[in-house]
Amino acid sequence: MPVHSSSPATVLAPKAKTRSERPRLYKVILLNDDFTPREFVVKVLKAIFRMDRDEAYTVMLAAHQQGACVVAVFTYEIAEEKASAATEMGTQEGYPLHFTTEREA
Ligand code: TYC
Repeated sequence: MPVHSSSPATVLAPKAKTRSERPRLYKVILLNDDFTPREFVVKVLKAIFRMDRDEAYTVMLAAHQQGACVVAVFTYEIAEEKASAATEMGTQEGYPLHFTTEREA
């Protein structure tokens, strides 16, 4: 058999559907609540989203004043991971702090 031909058994079936090269993006959203201390929210934003203090404070304040704020945008798995990890940090301290995800339009 010529070196470059593949035997029928190794030929892969075409995928049913291939996504374009541009992955769907998901927003991570910070929700306000009446109990989590401001400084704790800032700490979580710094730890999970690698923000500096000024950026974290601005995002925290936006959620506090408007009810919610987009923190950042990621591919699906990263967005879910970060939202869960950030929510879990609050849960560990007994705070109702909550992050959700939402697919971008
Ligand atoms: N509203 C909270 C307070 O006054 C602070 C806070 C800000 C909590 C943003 C959650 O997403 C949040 N202590």
